Amino acid sequence: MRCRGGWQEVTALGRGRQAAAAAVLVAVTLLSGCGGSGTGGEPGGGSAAATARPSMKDGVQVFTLEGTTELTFSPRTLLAAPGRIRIDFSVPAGSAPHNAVLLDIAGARSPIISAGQSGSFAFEVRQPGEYRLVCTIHPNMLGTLAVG
Ligand SMILES: [Cu+2]
Repeated sequence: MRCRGGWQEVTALGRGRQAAAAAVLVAVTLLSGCGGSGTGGEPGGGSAAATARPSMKDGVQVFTLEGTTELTFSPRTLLAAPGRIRIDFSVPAGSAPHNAVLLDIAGARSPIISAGQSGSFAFEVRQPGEYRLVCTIHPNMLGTLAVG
């Protein structure tokens, strides 16, 4: 186990849910000892194409996301709990380039990824809600990060 530095603290406030945000903040602080495997296991479903739950790695919720040749995200919806999130984003050979951008979370975005390449980005979300995921190259390429 190894601590990763450089976490970007992103606090999505607004929507007037300060009390909930404060409660989440406490939980995040308790887990931030770096190393504990943290949040209890989600009864992970299978590999449904439309939605996905993360795997936990050192207290970080890790998603594998692909930008497809059909100009979609697969999976389309990422289901997370408040806390640290990493997205491993890849684009298959033969595809147009894509990026993955969470519009409502400052700094939560990949660079443009070319066919056959991949890239990871990490951030933290404390506020439950639905966050829009887009590819800025293909405006109809939409997904959701649902935090709850
Ligand atoms: Cu795209």
